[in-house]
Amino acid sequence: MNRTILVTGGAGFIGSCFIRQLFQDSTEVRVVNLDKLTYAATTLSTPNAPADRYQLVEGDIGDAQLVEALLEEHQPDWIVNFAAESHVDRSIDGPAAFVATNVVGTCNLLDRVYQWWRQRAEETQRDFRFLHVSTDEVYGSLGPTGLFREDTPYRPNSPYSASKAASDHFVRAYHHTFGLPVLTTNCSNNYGPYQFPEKLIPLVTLNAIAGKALPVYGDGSNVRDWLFVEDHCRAIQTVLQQGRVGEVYNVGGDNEQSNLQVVQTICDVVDELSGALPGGPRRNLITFVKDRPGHDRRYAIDFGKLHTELGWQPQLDFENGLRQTIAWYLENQAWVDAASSANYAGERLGHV
Ligand code: NAD
Ligand code: TDX
Repeated sequence: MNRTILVTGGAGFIGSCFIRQLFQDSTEVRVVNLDKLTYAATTLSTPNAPADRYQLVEGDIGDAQLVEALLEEHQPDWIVNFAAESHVDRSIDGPAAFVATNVVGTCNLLDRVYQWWRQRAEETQRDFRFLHVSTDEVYGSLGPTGLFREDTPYRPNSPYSASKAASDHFVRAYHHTFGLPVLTTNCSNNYGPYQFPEKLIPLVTLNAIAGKALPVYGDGSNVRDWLFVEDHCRAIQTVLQQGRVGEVYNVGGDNEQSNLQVVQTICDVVDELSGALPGGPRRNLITFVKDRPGHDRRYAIDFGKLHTELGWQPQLDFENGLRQTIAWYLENQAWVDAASSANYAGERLGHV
C-alpha cells in the first residue's frame, strides 16, 4: 500500500495497534502520527515502525497551525482520527479535557483538513478519506434485549460519550455541508496488549498478577460487548479501503459479558498461567466497590452492515483473546512500568 496515512492518537492503545498492523501488512506505507502524548500514551507501543517510513509528531489536534503544517508537508492520502480522551471515569471527575480534545480538537482538525482538501487537485481530492474512530457509547444504554444499529438515536450518558457524540455530529456535518469524504466507525469495548491500566481488563489483570484487590463496580452485572483490538483495527482498515463515503459502520464482537464474568475469567487464567497465590484462588480478591455514577447498563452491537457490505467479522474468540492479552501483560513488565508512571487508576485504586 503505497500511501501516506496521518494517524492521530497513534501512541494510545488502539491507534498504536493500527500502526503496528499497517507496518505488518505493507513495506511501502508511510505513517505520520500526531499525538499529544498524554498520560495514556507511550512511545513504546509501535516497536515495528521503520524509521524511514514513520514519524511521531508530539502535538495537539487542536493546534491549527501545526495541523496545517503537517498537511502541507506530508499531503496524506488518508487520515484516521483516534485522538481522544477515552476514559469514562476521568470524564466524570473532569469533563473539560474531554470537551477540549474530543469536541474542540476534532472540530479544529476537521476544519483544517477541509480547508486543505478543497484546494487539492480534483484528481487527488477524489481518493482522499477521513475516518473518525468512535464508540458505541454514543447510543446510550440498552435494556436486557436489543442491539445498537447505525440508525439507533444518539443518547450519550457520560461526559465522555457526550463529547464523542458531539465529535461524530461534526464529522457528519462536514460531509453533509462541505462534502468532506468522511467515514465513521462506532465500536464496542476493545481489549488487548498495550491498553493503559485504567481500563477494566488491564487493571484487573495487573492487580490479579500482583495479588491486589480487584474492584468491581456495583454488583458486577453491567454488560459490555468485548472485541479484540486487532479485529477492531482490521475493521477500520476495511472501512477505510472499501467503505462508502459519508457512511457510519458499527463494529462489535458479538461477545456480551457481565463485568463479573470478565473479572472471574481473568482470575482463572492468571491462576493458570502464573500459579495460585498462597491465599487461594484469585477470585477471592474480587471486591465490590461503589458504582460508577450514571453507569450504562448494557452495550451490544449489530455489525450486520459491516459484515454484509464489506465482509468483516471478528476473528478471535474472547477466551483466546483474553489468554493472549494476559500472557502479553505477564511478559511485558517494561511496558507496564513505563505506562504506569502516571497511572491515574493506580492513584485511585492502589494499583501502583
Ligand atoms: P487511548 O486513551 O489509549 O489513546 C488516546 C491517544 O490520543 C493517546 O495516545 C493520547 O496521547 C492521544 N491524544 C489525546 N488527546 C490528544 C490531542 N488533543 N491531540 C493529539 N493526541 C491526543 O484511547 P484508545 O482506547 O486507544 O481509543 C482510541 C479511540 O478509539 C478514541 O477516539 C476512543 O474514543 C475510541 N474508542 C475506544 C474504545 C475502547 O474500548 N478503548 C472503543 C471504541 C472506540
Ligand atoms: O475498576 C473498574 N471496575 C469496573 O467494574 C473499571 C475501570 C471498570 N469497571 C466496569 C465499568 C464498565 O461497566 O467495567 C466496565 C468497563 O469499564 P472501562 O474499561 O472503563 O470501559 P467503558 O467504561 O465500558 O468504556 C470503554 O469502552 C468504550 C472505553 O474506555 C471507551 O473509550 C470506549 O469508547
